[in-house]
Amino acid sequence: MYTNLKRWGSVAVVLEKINHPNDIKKIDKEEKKVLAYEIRKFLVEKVSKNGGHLASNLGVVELTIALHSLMDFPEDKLIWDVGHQSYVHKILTGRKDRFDELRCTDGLCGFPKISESDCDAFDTGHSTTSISAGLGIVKAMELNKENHKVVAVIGDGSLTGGMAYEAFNNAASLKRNFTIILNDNHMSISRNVGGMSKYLSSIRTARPYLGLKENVENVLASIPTFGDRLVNRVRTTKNGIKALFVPGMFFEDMGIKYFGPIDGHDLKALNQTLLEAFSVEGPVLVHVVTKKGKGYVPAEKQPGKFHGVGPFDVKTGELISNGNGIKYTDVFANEIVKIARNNPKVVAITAAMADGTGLAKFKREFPNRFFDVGIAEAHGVTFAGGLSVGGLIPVFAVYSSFLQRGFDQIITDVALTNRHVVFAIDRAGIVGQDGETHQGDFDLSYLNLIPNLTIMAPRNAKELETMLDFAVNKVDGPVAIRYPRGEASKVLPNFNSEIKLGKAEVIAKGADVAIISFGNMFDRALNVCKLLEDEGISATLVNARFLKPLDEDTIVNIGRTHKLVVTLEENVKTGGFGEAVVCALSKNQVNVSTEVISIPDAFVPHGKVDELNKKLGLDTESILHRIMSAKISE
Ligand SMILES: Cc1ncc(C[n+]2csc(CCOP(=O)(O)OP(=O)(O)O)c2C)c(N)n1
Repeated sequence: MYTNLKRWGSVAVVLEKINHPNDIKKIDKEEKKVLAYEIRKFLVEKVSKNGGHLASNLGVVELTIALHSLMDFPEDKLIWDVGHQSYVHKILTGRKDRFDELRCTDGLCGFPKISESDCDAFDTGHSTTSISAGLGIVKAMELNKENHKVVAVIGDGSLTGGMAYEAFNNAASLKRNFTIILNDNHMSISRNVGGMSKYLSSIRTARPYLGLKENVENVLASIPTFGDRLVNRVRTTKNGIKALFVPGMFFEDMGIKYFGPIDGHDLKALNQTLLEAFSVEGPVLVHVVTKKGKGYVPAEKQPGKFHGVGPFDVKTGELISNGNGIKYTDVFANEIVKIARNNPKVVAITAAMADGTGLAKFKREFPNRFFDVGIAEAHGVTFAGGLSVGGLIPVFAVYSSFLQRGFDQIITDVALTNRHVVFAIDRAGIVGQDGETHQGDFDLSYLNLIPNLTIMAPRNAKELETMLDFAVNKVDGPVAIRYPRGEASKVLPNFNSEIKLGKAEVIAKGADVAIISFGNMFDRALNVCKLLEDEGISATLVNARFLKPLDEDTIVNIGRTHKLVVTLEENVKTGGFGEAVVCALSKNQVNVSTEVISIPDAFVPHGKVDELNKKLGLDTESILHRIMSAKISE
């Protein structure tokens, strides 16, 4: 199933020589080609076990080898945008022996991490930060009178993010070298979108015309008397022929020297161009064209599937299934299509995550009502505000951690004027192997302070459906529904009562302890109740449904009739659901013991979701233990 890899033996002869940063400098030109093959084989085998970002890494093997051959680590600084494509860099900086534990609890991180290695220049995870970070590092070196190379590698997908242009704008006046590598594989996670993507593809396809440019100039120059003047005219007409013939004009006009496009799998071309680029005094962009998934047929054929992939069979490329249950994402995807069939005002927005959010299904059925804005969450929110002003009902499906990018826009461009925009917030709570930057553990805190916003969370698949319908058809104003990654709970699927604004659902009535569960904590709450019963403790169980408006009546009533109120949520403590409950009790002078069980106020590293929940005290046993040892005030 591998392409171009016939020479592979079972022993990685060259890769074995790479054990420390800069070891690559001892390897000659011919060996580097073998090394590229061996790295690809290594990546496919390792990622097939625990999953990870395969296709993007296969695409940057030669680029990373070329950069490492010319840079000195850790003194030189290499910043990987998003950072999902940093595996080859990790291999070349002495971390290959840790790949069996890639993305596992306490194992190697799937993204660059300064705390993991001093060869990682900047922690990344969210897109489009590399140019800003790199520029900051260059400026710091200038002030510190240090002189090392600084390189930012950014993909064409990440170039759809607005921060890149803020950084270009800022970098233009730079007087020292700052090399930006544009790794152009025409793909974001799925096919890239937008004007810049079109522009880049016009550069790629313009190559054959470069010869034509010389011909045109020769013909013009041969015209007696006026020829030279015509050539000059052609050369200086920015919006005319130059635009057709000068690749990278957009960057050049901004003051950023442009090199390329070059074949990102040709080590010789990479070496020559990088050497030239490093000698420029000022900002320079090297446009490198690569193939996502290069060298492994299944990934070349389906780069989107192998962008971030679970464990798979190396021979066939088939995923090794991890559960057959329906995922929350699929529940959302099916339901929003049904809702849109009955309500023509419904339109859907994604920020480059059509597959991840399930909106690909919506796109297939309603291509004109679907918008992929690129990796531009902040723009996506304001765009939704505009669609709403135009009388539509936008549903923005977005991962919790990426919506952080649109915080100001939710406040100012949506909530302030009470726009009816629905935020379908996927990957809320513990997300797992992608680590700190991807956990969805802050959304309740940053959303709860926004006036006018309704905030809900379903306890199972059925409730997600009814909440979506409620958000689209019954609420007039901004609404957020948060749901987690992974399989949807099927517990008590037919037990859902009607959704009423700001009303919690009391599932069971007891006398001693009251457990108020928010969203996906419900199954654990139910299990805890059963275990408490075994201990002779009778528990009330409440499915909160709403953080905003909060069901204060139910909370106060429960507080007055129980000895202990326990809240459960997958969100950090500060500003979360539990604090809102404690606040409501105190505001109403209810003196009852409380236990707020939530994610501690700290960044949550990578690992399996179950293992992380256990570590954080959010699994059934830990919750039970916490309740049993809680101090109850008389
Ligand atoms: C702010 C933000 N939104 C969304 C994502 C999810 N995401 C990760 S990689 C990626 C596509 C990146 O495409 P590109 O920069 O071209 O890199 P490639 O994988 O093609 O090499 C997206 C959308 C993210 N990491 N950060």
